[in-house]
This record gives sequence, structure tokens and C-alpha cells, in this order.
Amino acid sequence: MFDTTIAAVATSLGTSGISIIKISGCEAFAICDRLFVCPGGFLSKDANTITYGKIVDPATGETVDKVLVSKMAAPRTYTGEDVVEINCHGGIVVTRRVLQLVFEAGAKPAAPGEFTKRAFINNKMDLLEAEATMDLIGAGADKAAKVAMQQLEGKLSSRLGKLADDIADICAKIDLSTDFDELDSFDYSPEDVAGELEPIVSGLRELSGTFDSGRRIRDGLYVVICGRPNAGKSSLLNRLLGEERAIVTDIPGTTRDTVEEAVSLGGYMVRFVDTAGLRQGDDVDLVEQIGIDRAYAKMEAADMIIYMVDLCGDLELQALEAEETCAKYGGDTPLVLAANKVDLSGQETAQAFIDQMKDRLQAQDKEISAVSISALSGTGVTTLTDLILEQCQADDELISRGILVNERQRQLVQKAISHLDSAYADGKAGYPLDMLYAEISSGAMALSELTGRQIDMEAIDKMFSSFCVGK
Ligand SMILES: Nc1nc2c(ncn2[C@@H]2O[C@H](COP(=O)(O)OP(=O)(O)O)[C@@H](O)[C@H]2O)c(=O)[nH]1
Ligand SMILES: [Mg+2]
Repeated sequence: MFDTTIAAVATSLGTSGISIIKISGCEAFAICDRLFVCPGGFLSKDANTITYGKIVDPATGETVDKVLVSKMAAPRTYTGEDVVEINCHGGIVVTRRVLQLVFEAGAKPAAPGEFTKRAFINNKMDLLEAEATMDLIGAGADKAAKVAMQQLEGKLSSRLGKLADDIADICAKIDLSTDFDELDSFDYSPEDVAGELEPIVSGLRELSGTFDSGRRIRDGLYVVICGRPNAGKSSLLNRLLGEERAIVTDIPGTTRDTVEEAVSLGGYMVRFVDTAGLRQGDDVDLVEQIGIDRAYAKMEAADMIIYMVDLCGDLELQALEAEETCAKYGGDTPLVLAANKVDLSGQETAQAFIDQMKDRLQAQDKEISAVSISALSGTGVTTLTDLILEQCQADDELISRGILVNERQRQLVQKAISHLDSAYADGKAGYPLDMLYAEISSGAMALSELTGRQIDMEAIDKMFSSFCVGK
């Protein structure tokens, strides 16, 4: 339990119907009582009730606002402490004044994520649920919110909990079999341990395999649009966003830096990157060259590359460059060829180019998707977005069983796998049980760190500091 009482605005500060000021800690009720005036007094109210009254500045007697106040008593609250929520009017000035009075009455300003940190420390949720709370708030698309909600409901925690129980079971059996005081000594061989570890390791591997889907859903699919200057990259970005975000002109080299924007497509978040046109030669000045280098760096990091071709431009040159791009960046990254300006070239030219490109790339054992589009009129853009969505589709059944969504989770699962894998190999080789025990405990420790059952305070502080104030 903490001895300070904290407060913050839980809603975003702006002009709205109401703002909520949240107070949590052992002094929450007393602090509220110093400025909240209601019939019978706030302290006399039952827990889990809402009371109408006035916020009055104790120093001047001036009424600051008419409010509704919720009183929630420990331990059945979000933080596990006494909690008060003041619903005041949602103006910036009035909200700040009420908050200021709460501070003057004894509350300390809450640090980012401090309410959730207290909830974690008071065992109201594990670390995975705390992360999910922030992910739900930050979700940029439906699927991301859905995954966060599954995690918040404990899907990942219970999946991990089951594996952790199985590991604890093995450790208990090793304990029993190495306990020579027991009359009925328990017969448990290193091979038995290996046999029981096998399904656990494969369960963790399966879980680790969900990270790519989880990351794409939570952070968005990273799609880089590249191609020669004037191919229509910025026009495509604008069409996908439904707004004039990037500057479009017929002057080659207009886009000099990368432009990134996220959109929700079919419930998934997709982060599109428009890049400087790829070209070489004396016309390229220093600034444009920096933009081109950035474009290559983005292509390295991409989950998917859209290579745009100007059907009215030099087709052979672009075919060669598309081949180069595919060879260099298209290894594991899916590449879509978008043959643009079909409104000018006509469908026949577009199709002939696409067929030729597919043949040429197939000769190099590369399969690509290709579509003819007009970034100007919108023709073919839905086919293109369908191809993009194929990359994010994650099976709903997979999501419902709990998936990994961030680097912290991935690293700890990897760590657990590597320890348990060593124990498995040692068991197969018939090494002594106490040797296996050390590896298995390290594996179990990594899983405890994941849920936060065993984690040092410094790591906790670091994690919560990236959360938002008021949650
Ligand atoms: N007719 C036609 N013009 C297009 C199309 N896409 C882009 N443009 C034009 O091509 C020029 C270059 O477009 P822009 O999007 O700036 O190309 P970027 O250099 O690849 O970003 C502009 O004048 C656009 O209006 C298209 O599908 N059809
Ligand atoms: Mg551009």
C-alpha cells in the first residue's frame, strides 16, 4: 500500500461536456471532503454511490463548479485503493481549477500510468493486463482494440499460466525424486523430464510464432510506397488516406522526405510511407539524395513494399529497377507492383507490362502480386488494398487464444524457450536432474517476469513511465 494519495485528470483536457478528475489513495475521501459540499457531507455517503454537490474553494468559499462525485472504497476499485472520481464540467479552466484545489487539499500529481501501476502492485491485474489497458487506449483500429481486450480479459495470462503450472509441476516432481528422506522415493528420470518439457516448449514456440501477427495488429502493417519520381506515389498515398497529405506535382523530385500516415483499413491499422522517387544522376541534389537514402532505409524495415510504375514513363528502365528492388528488398518482404496511370495508358498496355514483369521475376524465382491502378481516378485501388489486407489478416481463433504483441513479451518468451530447450537437450542426454532443474527454473523465471510475478521495481517504473497520465 502507498502512503501518498494521487490525482490527475482522467479525460483529455479540452472543451467537452464533462471532465473526470480521479483521486486514489488512503486520503482520497478526506481530500474530497475538504472541497466537496453536499447534503449530509461526503464522508457520510456509502461506498459505490454517486453524489451531486458543489466544489467550493475552502480558502474563499467561492463555488467553482457543480459536480457529481463517485465514491469507491478499497479494495474493490481499479487501483485497489479508495478512489474518488469528480465529474466536473469539461472546460479547460474549470477542470484545472478543480484539480488545483484537489492538490491544495493534499493530493500529489499522478505520474504517467501511476493508477495502473498501483493496480498492478496491489494485485488487481498482472503486467500483461496493465500493458493491454494502455494498448486498448492507444488502439488505432478495431483489430488492435480487439487484441488488447482479449489480453485485458486475461487470455494471454491464462495461456502462460497453464504453461507455468506445467513447469512448476516438473520442478515439484524433481524435488520429490531427489528428496532422499522420502521412504517411497519417486522415480523420475531426466528422460521423463525431457518428455514432459517437449509439449511445453512447443506450446511456447507456437506462442512465439504469434508475435508477427500481434505486432502488425498492434503497431500497424508498415507499407512503403516506392518507385521512380512522378510514378504517382504521393497521389496514391493521398487517395489511400482520403486527403491531400503529400504534395503532388508533375515536377520530378517533389517529395524530398518520407511522409508517414496511418489509416484503418478493414479494421486493421496500416502505416503507409510515401518516399522520395528513386533516381540517380546529376540532377539529384544533396537534399534529394538524403530523401532517396531514407527511402531505401524504409524499404529495409517494410512489412510490404508497393513498387509503383508510371505506365506513361520509360517502361524498360522501370522494369529493370523493379527487378533490382525485388532482388534487394523482396526476400521476405512481399512486393506488389502497382502499374499506375492506367487511365492514360489503357488496360492493354498495363496488362502487357504486368505479364512481362511476372514472367521476368518468375525466371528469378520471385512471385509478386501486380495490379493496374489509377491513383488519380481510383481505378484498381480497392484491389490494391485487398492485397495489402491479405498481409494483415490474422485468424480470429489465433487471436482469441492470446497472442504476443510487443517486444518485451517476445524477448521473455524467447528467453524461456532457450532455457527450457537446454533443459530438454540435457534431459535427453541423461544429465543429472539438478542440472536440468537450474535451467527449468530460469525458464520459469522468464515467464514470471512476463506476467510481472517476479520483476524488479526499476523495470516496472520504466514500463509504466511510457503510459499516459490519468490511467
Ligand atoms: N493521369 C494520371 N495522372 C497521375 C496519376 N497518378 C499521378 N498522376 C500525376 O502524376 C504527377 C506526379 O504525381 P505524384 O503523385 O506527385 O508522383 P510521385 O513523384 O511518385 O509522388 C502529378 O501530376 C499527378 O497528378 C494517375 O493515375 N493518372
Ligand atoms: Mg511524391
